[in-house]
Amino acid sequence: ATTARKARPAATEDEAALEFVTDVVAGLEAKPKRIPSKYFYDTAGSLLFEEITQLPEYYPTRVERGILTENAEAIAALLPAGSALVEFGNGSSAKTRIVLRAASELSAYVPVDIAAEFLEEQAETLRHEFPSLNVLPVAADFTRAFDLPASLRTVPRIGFFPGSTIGNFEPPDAAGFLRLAGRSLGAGAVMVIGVDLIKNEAALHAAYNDAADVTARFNLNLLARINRELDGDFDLDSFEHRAFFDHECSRIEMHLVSRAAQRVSIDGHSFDFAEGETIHTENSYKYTVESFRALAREAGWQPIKVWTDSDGWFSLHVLVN
Ligand code: AVJ
Repeated sequence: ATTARKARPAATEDEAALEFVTDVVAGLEAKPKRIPSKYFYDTAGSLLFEEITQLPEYYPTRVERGILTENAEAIAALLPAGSALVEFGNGSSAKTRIVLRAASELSAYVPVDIAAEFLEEQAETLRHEFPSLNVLPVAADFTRAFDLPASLRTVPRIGFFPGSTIGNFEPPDAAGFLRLAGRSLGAGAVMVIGVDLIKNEAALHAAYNDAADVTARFNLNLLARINRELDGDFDLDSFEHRAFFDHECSRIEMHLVSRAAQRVSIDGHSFDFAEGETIHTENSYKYTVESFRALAREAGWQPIKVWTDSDGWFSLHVLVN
């Protein structure tokens, strides 16, 4: 357990900082301007996302939790005794607890998350809650190949990817991620994955335009983070949140809209914004049960089971590699 709790080596942190500045500068030089959504999740952003999951309008978390709770026994029955649960992007592990409580035969829980500090805190909390469970956090960008702890080399692995995080990938990248996950989890591995579904536009719109403006603060935190970490001078009051459903692409798009013509400087680079110009900060793709199953098959996985809620708003898929 001591090795698992060791902090990331300094080189990794430097690499992460360099990648952040490189992606932000390249994204703001591009037309239209964009910044990858994975940068939402510094500690402040992770906490804001937790707040989003508790909003009345944000149905995905609540509905998926219902599906997990209702089917926890059936899910646990699909997980071989002694296997390790590998979660991609653990957040606060709230949904994981449902699975961990039902699957008492697991040998280890491996949360993989880019927010290193938040990850450690959550891991420590889980160790107290599940004293017999080996919690082995991995601070990594799970969109890249990463190494699982060496102690798990001979143990069957189960992938867990709840929350419809897969919706953040462009569909070809989603297939790429599934293929990569299949390689790190191994042949015969099981994957349990939550996927948000296409539904009436009013419900989709409300989920990303909440009355309390938490989603707006989450979106704007990206600019605050650039100011904090990359010596940026974004004036947060001169940008506003925009989110809408694009039918053609079957995705929610989030943008930050410049309220005025302005110039922003970041790490010695300067960027001009026209009034109304946007930074595209997120895509959140929505699928049908069948369109997701087709994507999974294309990526080498066999869909063996799917659960949805009674409204058909969210789906939980079981895939075998
Ligand atoms: C974490 C990617 C699933 O797309 O719904 C929530 C992120 N963005 N509100 C989503 C998000 C705005 C969320 N995912």
